[in-house]
Amino acid sequence: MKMTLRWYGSKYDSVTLEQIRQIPGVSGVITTLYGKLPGEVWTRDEIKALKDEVESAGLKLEGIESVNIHDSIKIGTPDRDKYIDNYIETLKNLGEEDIHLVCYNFMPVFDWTRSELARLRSDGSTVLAYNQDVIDKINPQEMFDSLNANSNGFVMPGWEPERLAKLKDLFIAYKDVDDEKLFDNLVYFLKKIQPVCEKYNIRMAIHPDDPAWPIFNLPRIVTGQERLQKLMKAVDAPFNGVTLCTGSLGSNPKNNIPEIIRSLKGRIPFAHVRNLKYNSDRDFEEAAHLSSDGSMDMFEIMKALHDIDFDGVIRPDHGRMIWGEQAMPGYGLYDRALGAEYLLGLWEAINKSKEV
Ligand SMILES: [Mn+2]
Repeated sequence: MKMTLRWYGSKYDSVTLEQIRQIPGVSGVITTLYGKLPGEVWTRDEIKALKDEVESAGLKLEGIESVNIHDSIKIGTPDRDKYIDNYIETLKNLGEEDIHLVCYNFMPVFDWTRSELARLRSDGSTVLAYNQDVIDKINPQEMFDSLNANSNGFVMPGWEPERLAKLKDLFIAYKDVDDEKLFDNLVYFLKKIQPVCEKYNIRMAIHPDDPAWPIFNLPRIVTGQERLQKLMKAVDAPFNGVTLCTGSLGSNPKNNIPEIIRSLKGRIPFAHVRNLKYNSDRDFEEAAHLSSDGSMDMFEIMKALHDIDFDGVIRPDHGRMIWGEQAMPGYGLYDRALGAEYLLGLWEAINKSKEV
């Protein structure tokens, strides 16, 4: 298991590589070329510069999160092949720079969705939260404006202002895309990129939808065990894998995360591990990683990963904002560092308990 932290690059992140290097047991980062728009080719020079920067800080670049997918590919418009060719070129350039893990998602219009970026908890920390009643009362533009206004000046991942400036047009473009069509477009994309992934041993790790149900009448296809199995079987090759995100899958309390993990043996190259607290079936907030701070059993989750011989890349996911830190919501240093240590502690205990 390789413990990492997500890092957005020195131009965008308040957390430095030097700080990450001092978190015990964290050996690398998951990063991206944050300024790139979906559909653009990543050149070898750009990738090499990023990798050199990470390595010169004594860390390893363990994978990319994310190489985002252009809307034409998700919608299945006639120009999609041009964007798939660009994606293939990017994968080739990553492979030639010895990078073998790529996280992506196939959510229409929006990446992850929250109704609040800084809900105050009783201990004085703030967290990202989701309330279905709030979402039901606003339109997508209002949600975008509100998240943008509350992001502490940071650009939020997957919420590129350039792309979302045309929100109305995007919704129109997706109007005939239902679950089935979106799934077919994903399979089409995966089959096209399969040769380059296999040539360079690149593991593609799809991120589950967050939250794990449809919002704003947009289709959702990566929401739970059944859908994940369907996808694994549709393109049944190891390159086609999953980012096991406990917070996204766990947004639906009916998802049994340890069971999902066990059903995906060999297909989880990347794990995001965090905890959530459900306040009702329409409201949840992010919690500290510690089991007792939220609603999930983190020991059972780590044990399930251990049981399937998980040897991929893992990272603590969103953290709370604590100790007065100013950072991108969910991506401060302090609480994610606490989370990494806790997950490493669980892992060591599970390891040693199996040895005796
Ligand atoms: Mn995640």
